[in-house]
Amino acid sequence: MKVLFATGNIGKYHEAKQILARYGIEVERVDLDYPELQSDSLEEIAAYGARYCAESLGQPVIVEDSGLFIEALNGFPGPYSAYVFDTIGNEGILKLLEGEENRKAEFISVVGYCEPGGRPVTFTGEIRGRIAEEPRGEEGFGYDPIFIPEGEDSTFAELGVEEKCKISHRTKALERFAEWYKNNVAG
Ligand code: ITT
Ligand code: NA
Repeated sequence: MKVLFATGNIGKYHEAKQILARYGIEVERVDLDYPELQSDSLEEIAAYGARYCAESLGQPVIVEDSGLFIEALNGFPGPYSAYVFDTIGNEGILKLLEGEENRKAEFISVVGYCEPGGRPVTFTGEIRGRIAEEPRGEEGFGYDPIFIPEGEDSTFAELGVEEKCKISHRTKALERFAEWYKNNVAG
C-alpha cells in the first residue's frame, strides 16, 4: 500500500514515513505547492489542499496542515504558524511571551485525504504542552526547540524524532487516518 503526501516540508515527510510504516503504509513525497486557503480552520485548509492536489495529480493524496496554538496569545500563531515561523521564528515567539507565566500551548495537526472527483476527509490530532523559556535541542524542525509536551521536561527537539513520533499531534492525526484508510480504502 502506498500513499502520496504533498508537502514541501521534509521533516513532516520523514515523520509521516515512520508513523505510517507501522500500518504497512508506504509514503511517497510529492513536492506540489498548493494554495493555502486563508481560513481560521486547519480542517478547511487541509480539505481544500487535499482536493486541489488530488485534482492536479489525478491521484489520491494526503496533505497535512499543522499549527501551534499558544493560550496566552489567544491561540496565535495557530493557522498562521508557517508564516510566523518564517518571519519572527522561535526567538520572536519567546519575545512575545517574555515575562508571561502562562506558557500553555497546543500543537494541532490535520491530515486531509482526497481522491480525484471525491470529497476530502480530514483527521485531527493534538498534543498539549508548554513553551520553553529558551530554545533547546537539535532534532526535528520548526517550533520543536521551544515546545515541551505535557509530562516531559525536554523539548521535542531534545526528545528526538523517535520519541516525538510516539506522542505527537501528527502521530495521532496519521493514526486516525491510517485506521480509516485500512477500513475504507485499502481493505
Ligand atoms: P507544507 O508544505 O506541508 O504545508 P509547512 O511547513 O508549510 O509544510 P504548515 O503549513 O503545516 O507546514 O505550517 C506549520 C508551521 O508549523 C511550519 O512552520 C512548521 O515548521 C511548524 N510545525 C508544524 N508541525 C510541527 C512540528 O511537529 N514541530 C515543530 N514545528 C512544526
Ligand atoms: Na504550508
